[in-house]
Amino acid sequence: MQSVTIRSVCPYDCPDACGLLVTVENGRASSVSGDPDHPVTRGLLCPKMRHYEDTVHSPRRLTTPLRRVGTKGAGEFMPISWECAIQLICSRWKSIVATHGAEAILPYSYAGTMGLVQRNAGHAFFHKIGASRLERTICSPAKDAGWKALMGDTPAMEPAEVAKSDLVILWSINAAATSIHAMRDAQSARRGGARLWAVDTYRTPTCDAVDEMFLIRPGSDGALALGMLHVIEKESLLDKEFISANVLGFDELSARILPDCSPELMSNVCGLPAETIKRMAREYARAKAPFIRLGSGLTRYGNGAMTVRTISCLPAVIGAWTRHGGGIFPGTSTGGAFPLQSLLREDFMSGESRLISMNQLGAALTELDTPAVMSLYVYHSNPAAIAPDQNAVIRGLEREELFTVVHERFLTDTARYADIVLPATTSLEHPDLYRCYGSYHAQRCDAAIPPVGMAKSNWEVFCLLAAGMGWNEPFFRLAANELIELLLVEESPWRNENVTERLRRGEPVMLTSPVPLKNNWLTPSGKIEILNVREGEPLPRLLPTHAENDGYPLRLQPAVSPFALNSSFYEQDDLRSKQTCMELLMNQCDAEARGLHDGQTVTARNGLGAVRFTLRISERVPAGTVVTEGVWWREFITGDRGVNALTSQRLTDGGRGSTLYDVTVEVRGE
Ligand SMILES: Nc1nc2c(c(=O)[nH]1)N[C@H]1C(S)=C(S)[C@@H](COP(=O)(O)OP(=O)(O)OC[C@H]3O[C@@H](n4cnc5c(=O)[nH]c(N)nc54)[C@H](O)[C@@H]3O)O[C@H]1N2
Ligand SMILES: Nc1nc2c(c(=O)[nH]1)N[C@H]1C(S)=C(S)[C@@H](COP(=O)(O)OP(=O)(O)OC[C@H]3O[C@@H](n4cnc5c(=O)[nH]c(N)nc54)[C@H](O)[C@@H]3O)O[C@H]1N2
Ligand code: SF4
Ligand SMILES: [Mo]
Repeated sequence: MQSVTIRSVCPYDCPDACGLLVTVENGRASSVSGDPDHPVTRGLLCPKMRHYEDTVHSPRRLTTPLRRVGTKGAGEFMPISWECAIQLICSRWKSIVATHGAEAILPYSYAGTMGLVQRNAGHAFFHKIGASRLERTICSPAKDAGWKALMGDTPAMEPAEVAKSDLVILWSINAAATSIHAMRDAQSARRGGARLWAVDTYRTPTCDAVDEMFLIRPGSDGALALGMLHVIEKESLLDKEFISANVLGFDELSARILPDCSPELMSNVCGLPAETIKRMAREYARAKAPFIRLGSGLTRYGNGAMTVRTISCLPAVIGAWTRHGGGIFPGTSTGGAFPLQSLLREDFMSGESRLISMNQLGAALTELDTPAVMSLYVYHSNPAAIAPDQNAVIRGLEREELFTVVHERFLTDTARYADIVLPATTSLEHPDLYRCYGSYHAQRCDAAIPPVGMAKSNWEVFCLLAAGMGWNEPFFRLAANELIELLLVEESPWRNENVTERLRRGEPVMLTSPVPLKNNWLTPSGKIEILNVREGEPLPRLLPTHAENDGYPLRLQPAVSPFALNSSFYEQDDLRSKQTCMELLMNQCDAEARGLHDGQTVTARNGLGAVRFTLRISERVPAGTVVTEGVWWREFITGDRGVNALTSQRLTDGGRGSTLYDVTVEVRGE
């Protein structure tokens, strides 16, 4: 048997973009391990990827194009050829463009693959046809908006500095599940003497591994940070020298927090005792080099951007930035290393078409009429499961006149509603270029195995569609490897020739920021702008969440599972069985107050929908909050709706992000 080991990269939406070593035997991936030479991975893969070969060669893989024969959603299809599929799509699109205009076509994609070429493969095609554009803001744009309001274009610090910190705060990040290498680094700092804290809404696996956890009410981190700022100011724990040289507007903030944000008042909002807020402030301010690793959970609320902005004031007022290991790390942004214009081809647009928020897909499919959306093309995303307000999304997908095409690896909830399903390659079957967003690394890789069945990559499909539309544009005849080369030949201050050559060879490389990562504030004033008059709210302040006035008594938190990634990985039976079933975690007192018992079926409902869960009584969740983990496929749940039937299409205060965690419900037995 011929066996070779090939370097590849994990394609999933995870900060680490791990280096993989794939063993290939007779054209099949037989095992996958972490690349010991990758500077972030260092040989360690998360549980999801340890058997990636079971995803790649899953019996559930789609292997041929399919055409719907049953009702929408029934999942009944017949196989057809690629020629037939492309012909059906292109002739339908030509007629939609002629009758309704090209904006009646809506692409929907997100982060099934993070590879720069395959992820962005559809932009040039949809720009040329003139389709509606999708605003891709489902994840955490409120984090960027909140950071920008305070820090401008200042880049993130080097996360490896955590090793020098003496107090590491994992703030709203379930690192044990979502950022295992950051968790490893935090634990190694702890072994070196640092204290480790977690600030969360329930006891996650991350909380099990820290010295102290602080559980607060969902959406109330702004209050905790304002309370801490109040104590730091009142008890003169400030770094006045740092503030006067580097910070704009601290006096204005003081004038606000001294009367309005005492720990006693903020305690009423976040639920921590005032004494605890005081102690956190003192220990934080007295630490030598406190390091905050800021996750994304707290950004998915109506006040998410303001929350990020408020927390990010903490290292500024105590001057943590000046010390090695001190600061706050929100995630890196290395877009400048590979400018994407040559891929996105905005020059193909003949005018600006309308922009539709991916968080409001339900409304776009059911309410828009100028023109109505007549065709939806979904690739590397599963909106029927992951998008907010599932009932509205499904009402839209059920519209008989909507022509839906889904390009997928599996028959997902979304694919079940398609008129045409196209089989997609996995990352082992196509080349791509990846950059981490939890560190400053990048790597490219080739295909490790041939396509499974008749699967094609995102880029190959758009080339076929361009030909089917009768376009002669040479761009759509390039191979994916040539697109990667277009990105690499473009000069960038982030990488020199040597780095680019190493990328070509498939090595993991470290990108170098063209500006210093610390103590170089890229704001209009050149200072950290606590006061920012360009913002609607010039100063950080307490903002309410959306759902607190919806009138339901329990906060619902749709959290992540360590054994899935959004709705991905449910095809692996072993991983799925580790999650048992779609559970709702509830505190004993809330269960008793409702006469509910462990293991029974319950229904959570609010004004948007009703969802059945198996009740798990758990001391991991505080009273008043209920939690469900994972985004389950419909075929594996008892009811006919997933958790997103309870989440809303409302947007965040900044960045137009999703508010997937800003939810209240009531729960009843059956
Ligand atoms: N295993 C696994 N890994 C993943 C994913 C997955 O689904 N599973 N998803 C991937 C994706 S797309 C992303 S964006 C990242 C996200 O990774 P993270 O940044 O870790 O974000 P979340 O897991 O959404 O939320 C982080 C933590 O915030 C908590 N939280 C929720 N609301 C609040 C709040 O108001 N205040 C505070 N303090 N905490 C709160 C949650 O309980 C959770 O423990 O993970 C990626 N990695
Ligand atoms: N309730 C709840 N909802 C959530 C979240 C949550 O934590 N809770 N998380 C939110 C967040 S942070 C995010 S980022 C979004 C993520 O939402 P999505 O980006 O839609 O993520 P996935 O659910 O992983 O679905 C990705 C799909 O892409 C497919 N795929 C993978 N590679 C390829 C490829 O190369 N080509 C094609 N054509 N398909 C491919 C996979 O099979 C999979 O079905 O979900 C959001 N929704
Ligand atoms: S930790 Fe993240 S990047 Fe690494 S293998 Fe797991 S999902 Fe992929
Ligand atoms: Mo995300």
